[in-house]
Amino acid sequence: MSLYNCCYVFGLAAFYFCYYGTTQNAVVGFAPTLPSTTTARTLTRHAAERDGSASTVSGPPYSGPSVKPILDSINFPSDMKGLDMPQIKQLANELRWEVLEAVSKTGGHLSSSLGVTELTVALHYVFDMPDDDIIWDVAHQCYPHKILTGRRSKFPTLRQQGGISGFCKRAESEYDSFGAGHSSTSISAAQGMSIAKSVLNKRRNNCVAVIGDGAITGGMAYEAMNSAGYLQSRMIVVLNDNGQVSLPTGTPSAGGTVPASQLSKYTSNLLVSKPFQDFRDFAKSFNKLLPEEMQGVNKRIDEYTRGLVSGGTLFEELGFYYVGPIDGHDLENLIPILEKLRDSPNTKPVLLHLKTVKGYGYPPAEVASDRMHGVGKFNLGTGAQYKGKPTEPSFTSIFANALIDAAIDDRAIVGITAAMPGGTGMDIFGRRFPKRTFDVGIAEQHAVCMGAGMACEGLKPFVCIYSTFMQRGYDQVVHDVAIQNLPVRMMLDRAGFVGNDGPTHHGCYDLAYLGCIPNLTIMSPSDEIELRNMVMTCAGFDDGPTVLRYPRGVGYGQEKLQSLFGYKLDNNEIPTRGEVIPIGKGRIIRGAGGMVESTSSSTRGKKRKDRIAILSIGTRLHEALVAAQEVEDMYDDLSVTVADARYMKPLDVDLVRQLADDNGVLITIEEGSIGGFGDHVLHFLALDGSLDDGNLTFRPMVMPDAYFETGTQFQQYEEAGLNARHIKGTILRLANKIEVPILEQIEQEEPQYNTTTKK
Ligand SMILES: Cc1ncc(C[n+]2csc(CCOP(=O)(O)OP(=O)(O)O)c2C)c(N)n1
Repeated sequence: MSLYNCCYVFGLAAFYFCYYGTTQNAVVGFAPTLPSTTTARTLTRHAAERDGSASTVSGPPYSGPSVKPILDSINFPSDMKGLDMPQIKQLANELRWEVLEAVSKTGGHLSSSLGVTELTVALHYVFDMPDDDIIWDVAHQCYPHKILTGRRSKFPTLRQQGGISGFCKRAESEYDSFGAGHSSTSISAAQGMSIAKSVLNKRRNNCVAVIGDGAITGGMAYEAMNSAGYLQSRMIVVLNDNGQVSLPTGTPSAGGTVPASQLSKYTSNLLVSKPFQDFRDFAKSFNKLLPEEMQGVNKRIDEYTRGLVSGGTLFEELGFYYVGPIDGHDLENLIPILEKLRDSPNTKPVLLHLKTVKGYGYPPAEVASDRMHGVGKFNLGTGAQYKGKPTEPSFTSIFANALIDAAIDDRAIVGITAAMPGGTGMDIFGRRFPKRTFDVGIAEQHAVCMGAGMACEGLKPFVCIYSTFMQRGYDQVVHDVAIQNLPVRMMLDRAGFVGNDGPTHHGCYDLAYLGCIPNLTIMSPSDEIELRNMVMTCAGFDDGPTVLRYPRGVGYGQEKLQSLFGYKLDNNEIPTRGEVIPIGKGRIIRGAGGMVESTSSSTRGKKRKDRIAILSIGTRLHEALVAAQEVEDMYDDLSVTVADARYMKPLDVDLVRQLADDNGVLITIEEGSIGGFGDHVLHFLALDGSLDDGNLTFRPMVMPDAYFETGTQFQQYEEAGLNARHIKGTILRLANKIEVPILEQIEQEEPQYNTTTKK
């Protein structure tokens, strides 16, 4: 038998051994399937046994190590370099409990960090930040990274005003290679850094992107892989595959209750196979012993085997060298693999596929349906989250239930979410209409264009996306929806300030970026009754695309709706079903002295300059009404009219004109950036000639041109100058009752009043 034949026969024999070995293994072995509770528990038990930390996760009450000597010795990753394997494992255990203890006191993103604790330790052990770059996709899993990079002592301030961010942020640390919050950006950023290091002839070029199986469903990740493969950029993409693509997973939808991703199914089918890995290693070393012409043959066998056994070579076809799948909690395996990749002279991009368990090492997170993805403060011993005071229903759930009402009557209504079923209320809708709910993964562009396609065929798609994430779908809104005037209903949850997630997540810009697009009807409710009405209005409007933006938060409740907003509710009950309201029509909520009907019977506002009107869109109506009441309580010569525009487009020009004609001062207010509603009103007033005779003073109240860091929503309104006291200050300044310039007044606790005219 020739050497060639011998090699061929050996190759085939090894292939059969490998193939059958792996097939068996896939059925009975270390299961790389969707993270069922059993799988999660099994992995945890294995890891706990392996790491000697089994006692810390044995059962409730759960607790971590009482002392953390290794973690205490680490301020920066350079302090880790001398650790041996048992110490590294201990560090991972101490780090996990440090995250748990910290987040139990502040709340935040929990389980993603727990799932990458070993990976974080391994990456910082192997690579040298900040010379090397580690880019965390979304960066909601960055807490262990922050703890190892000098920010451990700052964790009590996590996501609080003046505190550290819950995401990576370049301004916060030189160890945060790239800022994030929105998903699927890490591969592009890593490729850019890699190209820069190479063009600038830097000594080292190690750029590592860590991306989850959720984030990799975003189109930009494929664009980046395509480009990195084509340009052969030296970089490592770590695919952190925990089988959870959307938040939370398991939402009934047209796709069933599995992760909303065909790719996730694909990666789940890639086999974790010891014999297979062994064969590849063996084939490689065996290859080196053969004459050069034989090496090619063996290489082909290896590639052929890989293709057949793994069921496809998607990443290899994109130009990546694929390594995996590998247990992402197994430090003994992970560290040498990362070292090999680091030291490889190869310039090909590498995809290292890790299997991990979200919430790993903390049983309450592993078994929770949402894996405790985002939590409030919780009891570390039991995992139970502390409940706040009972509140009115959230705007999200009010929206979802209103949509159910509309969908009961109209079979054409369907719901679309881009990996946020829980956040957008599509989980509620999906439970009622599983076949009419579509989760497309983190793919906002696709969600909007898919909605456009549905509308072409006569469906009534409600595309439910957070305001901030709709930024991803901008061209689709213009090109696919608005230009074709398709009746796609775009529901923007979390419009306005969002609190602790900070600047990457505020929904500040939608009024500005959508207001300039022809054909859109844009509306925003001021309370829960209006939200229900607007859902019904969108459902019934087929003449073009609609946008409905509503805030994070809860409704006001019947008492306030009656006493402040002036509703006359039957039996003091909030209507549970919405009604269609006229398109492009606003409403006056209060006139002088609180009377809606007319200002003429009031003794207030005799002089034009003492008549003030506030035109609000969305959430600030409540604050405007409070401010109006307080001003009238203080000064009996002033009248304050408050109107709710409801629509930004079409603008209720009759209402604007009426307010401009009747009053000396017109203030607009919105929870949005410069360039939004106020600018549209001003534009109209200017073109309409209302400003020409100098009898109208106009002031837009909007978010200042700045980024608002983490804090509570209330703190953010305060910082932006959009609470009742700021509106009151603006009114009094314009009515010459106080002298502080408006921008300075935002800084002041209490404005100084002119007591001469005070009641
Ligand atoms: C563009 C965009 N859309 C939606 C989100 C909301 N979001 C944050 S994390 C997440 C899931 C990420 O899943 P994965 O990458 O697998 O990480 P895991 O949480 O499972 O560790 C989603 C949908 C986002 N951050 N960015």
